[in-house]
Amino acid sequence: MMTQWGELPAVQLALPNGASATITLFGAHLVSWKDCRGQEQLFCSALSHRDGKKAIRGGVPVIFPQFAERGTGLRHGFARVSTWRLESSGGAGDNVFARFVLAPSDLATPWTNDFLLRLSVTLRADSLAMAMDVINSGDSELAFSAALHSYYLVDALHEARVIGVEDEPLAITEKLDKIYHKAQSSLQLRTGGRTLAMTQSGFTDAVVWNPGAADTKAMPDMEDEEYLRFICVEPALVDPMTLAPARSWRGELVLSSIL
Ligand code: TA6
Repeated sequence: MMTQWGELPAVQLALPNGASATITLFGAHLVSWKDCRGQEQLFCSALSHRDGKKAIRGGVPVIFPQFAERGTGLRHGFARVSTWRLESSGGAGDNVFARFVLAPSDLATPWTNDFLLRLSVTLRADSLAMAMDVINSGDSELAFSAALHSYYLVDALHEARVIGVEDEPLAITEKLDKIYHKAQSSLQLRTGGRTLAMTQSGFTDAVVWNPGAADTKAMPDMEDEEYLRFICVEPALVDPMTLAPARSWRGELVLSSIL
């Protein structure tokens, strides 16, 4: 069903067991995922733009075709600041989905390549899956990077642990911005006695980010203390990959909260 998130039109998925997800057309941005206990799993800043003028600070920004400042284009790409189209939605029982598309004709500024970008969000009784498809619909090679820049809510930064990126559970005590190349596909986030399982495929890397106190103070769209309430664990394809004409790539992320 269509709803509104701030000033932005959004799609809401909901299941009889209480699980729900909200995705704005701006950025095809998952801004909320509540599990079957009604527990919100994603962080979103109280100061986030909700009007489409700037990227949303929190949830799951879709990063394409550039990661961070690794290129000459927009920081983290144009996908997160473009308005996507709802292609289809449906499902039944404990399995509902919404699928969004972005093509060159949707962009404010033209890009060099023809492409089709699709984001599918599937809500199930005990999980949420995001699939990102990049299709080279042009007649020349398409080089891109991609990520699902997920902001997870934690009870308290210092007690949370990211499991699977290093030999030991990773504790974040100050600013951290680290790329784990060739990351393993199953990662976990432990916080406040609960565990979130994050399973990625297609993406080769995982990025773990928290801005720490000083960088947060300098961010206009985050409150000073908010860095204590999230960790970004991002399935990513940091080094650009190249697709031949008519070829496609898929990156997936499946989240399930372990009770
Ligand atoms: O993925 C980590 C990162 O690239 C960091 O360097 C950090 O700045 C973050 O993304 C957020 O970027 P943004 O453009 O949303 O401020």
